Formats: sequence, C-alpha cells, structure tokens
Amino acid sequence: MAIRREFKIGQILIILSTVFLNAKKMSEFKQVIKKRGLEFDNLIDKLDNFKITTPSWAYSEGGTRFYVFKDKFAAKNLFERIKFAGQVNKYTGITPDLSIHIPWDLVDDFYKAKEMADNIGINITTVNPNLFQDDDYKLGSISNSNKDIRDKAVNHILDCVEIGKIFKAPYLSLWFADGSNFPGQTDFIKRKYWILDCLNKVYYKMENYMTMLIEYKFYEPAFYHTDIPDWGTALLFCQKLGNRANVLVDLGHHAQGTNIEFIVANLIDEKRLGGFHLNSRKYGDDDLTTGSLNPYELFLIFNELNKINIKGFRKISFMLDQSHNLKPKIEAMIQSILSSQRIFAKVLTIDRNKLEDAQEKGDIIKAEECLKDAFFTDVKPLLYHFREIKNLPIEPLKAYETSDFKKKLTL
Ligand code: PSV
Ligand code: MN
Repeated sequence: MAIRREFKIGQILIILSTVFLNAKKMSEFKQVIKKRGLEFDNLIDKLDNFKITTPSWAYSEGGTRFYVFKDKFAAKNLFERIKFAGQVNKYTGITPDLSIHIPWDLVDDFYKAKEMADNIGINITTVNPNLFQDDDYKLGSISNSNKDIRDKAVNHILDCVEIGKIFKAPYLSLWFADGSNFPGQTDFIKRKYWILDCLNKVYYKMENYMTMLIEYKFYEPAFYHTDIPDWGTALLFCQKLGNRANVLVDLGHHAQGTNIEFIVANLIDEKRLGGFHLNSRKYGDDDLTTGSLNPYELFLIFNELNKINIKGFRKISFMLDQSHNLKPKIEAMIQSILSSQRIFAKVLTIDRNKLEDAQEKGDIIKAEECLKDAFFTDVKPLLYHFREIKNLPIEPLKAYETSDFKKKLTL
C-alpha cells in the first residue's frame, strides 16, 4: 500500500513540475517575442497556415540505384499510402494533402481511392506524371526528336490531368529527366521548342483551378546537359506558358553551395514560386529527412517567405520529396514534417523591424544576429500551444510510436 501511494505521489510531482516548467518556458517565450515586437496570437495564426503535402512514394519501399532493401512494413499501393498519410496527418495535424505519382499510384478505380481519402480526411492535391521509366524516353520525353514519343508523353500528362480532375487537384507537378549524356548528341534549342509546344498542349487542357508546377534539376539521370536544369530555364517556360505555371524548387536539385534562398527570393518577387520539394542532402539529390543535415539553410529559405502576404502564402505548395532506404516510412515522414514546422516557427520569431533597420544602416553584425537569435530560439512553447489548441499530441512522433496503428503494422 505504502509503495503504491509513494508511486502515485511521485507521478503527481513529475506532472506538476512538468506543468510548472512548461508554464515557465511559455512565459519566457512570450517575453522574448514581445521584445522582438511580435504578437503571440499572430504567430499562432501564421503557423496555422503552414501545411505540408506528403508524397505517396515516400510511404513505399525506397532504395538507391544499387539496391532496394525489402521493407515489409512499407505501403504497397495507393490505398495503403492514403492510410499512411492519414496517420501522419492524425499526429501532426498539418498534412491533409497527398501528392501522387502515376503510374506508381495507378488503381482500377480512382473514385474508390477518393472515397477512402475523403473518409480519412486526406485530399489528393497533386498529380505527378512519370516520364522517366519507359524505354521510349531513352532520348527524351517531351524533348524527344521523335514526334510520336513526344505525343505519347503529352498524352500521359493529359491522363494525369484527367486523374487530377477526379480529385479536383490544384497541382500538376512536372519533372523531366530529359537531357543528353554526350556533347554533340542533340540540339539544345530544337528541344526547347519541342518542350514548349508539348507544355502548351497540356497547359490549355488544364482546368482553371489547376497550376502547372515545373521542377528543375541540374543533372541526373542526364550527365552532360539537362533540358530544365535551373530556376532560370524553368521560369522562362512558365513565363511563356502563362500565370498558371510556376516554378517548383526541390532543395536537392542544386549544385553544392548554391544559394537557394536567393533563388526563392527572386521567384517570390516574380510571383512565380509555385512550391517546394522539401528534403535534405549532403552530396547530390539525396532525398533525406528534411532538416537532418542543414537546418540553417532551410531557415534562411523560409525566411524569404516572410515577405509574402497570407493570400500569396497559401498558394505556395509545400511538398516533401523524400525517399528512404533505411528509415521506417511513417516515422521518417513525421520527422520531416516536425523539422519543417519547427524551422518555420523559428522564422516567425525574427525581429523584422530590427532586421530591416540593421540592413538599411549597413549594420551587418546586428542583421545577422537577428537571424541567429531567431534560429536559436526555443519554439517548443509555441508548438506545444499550437498542438494543444488543435487537440493534437504535444509530441507527435512519440505518440505515433506508441500507437495501435504502429503496433498492428509491425506485428
Ligand atoms: C526527381 O529527382 C524528383 O525530385 C522529382 O520530383 C520526381 O518526380 C521525384 O524525384 C520522384 O522520384
Ligand atoms: Mn522532387
């Protein structure tokens, strides 16, 4: 009896001290942001607008070009991927949208998939055609010198537009592996016009609620030239197509050392930032968990978003693009979501007025310190409060790890 009572008292003391500690941290956080001229409720509102789309393929078995390790717990089809996405949204509360890849997510009945997604609270908002896994595309898809192959590629993209209509998906996300491996192999400019012609055919078939996202990547699988290698080329195509074509920035698609925040700032200014593929990398297009290697880089990228008004902000598609051959899929996804949200929250704590003032006065030290202060701010009190008012678990990853879903999945 005595042991039991002591145990209970011990537990109560732990709970009380946690409550006290959290309250103390919250009051410190509020003081800090007040000093920076920010309002707590405002930060909560901004946080509430930050939603992330998860990619169906990250719930599936992933690998490298060397080997795909078996993962018996990974999702095997669109229905299972929708279920996984539902779990990630259940615990994080900010991922109601799913991006699908065709044919990887082909099913007999997309209406059935929609019904299931609706019931789970998941919206399929993005459709990605696959133009890189077909022998016909060896020398290019929409940039191929063979018109029949270009037509085939266009028809596949148009099929994806039709699939998008079933879900009322606002985004058609395009990435082309097209390029060449050897000097002299092909004519760059002829290809440019073929691409434009094909994209135009698609653009005019899209519903007016749809936006075409054009993703660039500087190399791989092509090693000599890539047809849409950078943001400038992607932007040119978007400008030629119309204002429902915008550039998609995948964080892993740049040469080492590229200043991605500069690119993002310019795309925002040109009103052509369509969205992101968030991930992390050390060497190439590594598709690792977001924020795992370079959180400060992500912070500086998100910092540029601060200048957009809410209406503009909502139009930007924040997607993840990750593929793990080692980590369990749902946990890896929750990890990326939480890292992105944490870094976004840190950006919200920047003293903008002080920063602008320092920039105007040429006070480099003060300007940089504004960013550093925000980056090192502990935003847990803000995130905990946000989750509390949204009826979400305070620690989503821990909550998922002890969930029945995970237990059943890994039985
Ligand atoms: C290409 O490397 C890419 O980033 C594109 O977004 C693809 O659609 C995606 O990866 C899926 O593999
Ligand atoms: Mn991508």
